[in-house]
Amino acid sequence: MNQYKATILIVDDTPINIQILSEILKNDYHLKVATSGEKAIEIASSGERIDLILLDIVMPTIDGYQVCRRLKAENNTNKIPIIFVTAKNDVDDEEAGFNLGAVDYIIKPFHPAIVKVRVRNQVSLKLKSDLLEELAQIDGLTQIFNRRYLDGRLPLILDECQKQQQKLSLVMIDVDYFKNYNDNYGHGMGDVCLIELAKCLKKYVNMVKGALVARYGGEEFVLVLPELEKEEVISLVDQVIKAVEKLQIQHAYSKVSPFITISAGLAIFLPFKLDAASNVLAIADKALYQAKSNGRNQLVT
Ligand code: GH3
Ligand code: MG
Ligand code: MG
Ligand code: MG
Repeated sequence: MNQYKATILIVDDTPINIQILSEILKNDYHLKVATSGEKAIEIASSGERIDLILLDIVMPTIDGYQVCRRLKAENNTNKIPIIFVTAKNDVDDEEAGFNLGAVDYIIKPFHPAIVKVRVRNQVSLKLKSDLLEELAQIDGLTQIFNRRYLDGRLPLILDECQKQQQKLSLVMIDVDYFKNYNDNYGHGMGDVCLIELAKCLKKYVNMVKGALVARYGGEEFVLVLPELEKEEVISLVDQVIKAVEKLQIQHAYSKVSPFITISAGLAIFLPFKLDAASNVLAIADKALYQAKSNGRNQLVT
């Protein structure tokens, strides 16, 4: 198994301090360095993965406390653990550091072996919490996003569409006559079928930048497709519906095809209409219901 090597950002305005910490940590971690608070914030916000920040407090322009405050205030940086590494050995300073959200506070001069284990402990906690977060948003059967993830993410996506004045398509998908499938082929085969469907949906979603697919319920999936024009979405979903039937998963008990098929309903979020996520989903669901009553194996918009 290849071991994940964590990345640590060392922030200090004094190069010799960076050098000392680097010597201690360079064999076990990828290291990044910043010699100012501004640079630290820039690196932490850049989107590349940082697993821990070692942060000096006394620095010109913005000090470590301010850096910490700003990183904790932003969604994309507030989960990075911060250890203050400082000569400020007053209890009040230490308390202030912890109150700002730091996970540890190391006072200089320090003992290298102790820094090593305190860093190792925090990195280990960070990796475990990342793993938990990831597991909490993935469906165990199909390995695509689950409903919890979609419910949390969708309002943020819609906010972004609102800001950018972009439309967004939501497609609700449901497997046709799936109860019959389970009843006749067994639940185990039903599970395999859901896994295959998820793979197929993912393949198409991966063709669209920023798109995602989630398992919304038992045999229901949701596609989120940003920016596309309605005609493009219709064409894509028609392809997906055909592709699913072409998987040729035998379903002798379906009334529409000898194979497993899906029905789909489309809803489009328009930025000037200010629809809530639940509204858009309800519209997609209504269209899906229509697709079912129109005979299944089709998209209704
Ligand atoms: P329709 O075409 O109207 O959608 O009919 P349907 O039979 O697919 O609809 P219904 O909602 O009655 O059936 C959904 C079935 O999906 C019932 C349930 O047994 C099955 N199902 C839900 N979750 C799972 C799962 O995780 N694994 C398996 N194998 N089956 C599941
Ligand atoms: Mg300093
Ligand atoms: Mg259903
Ligand atoms: Mg169904």
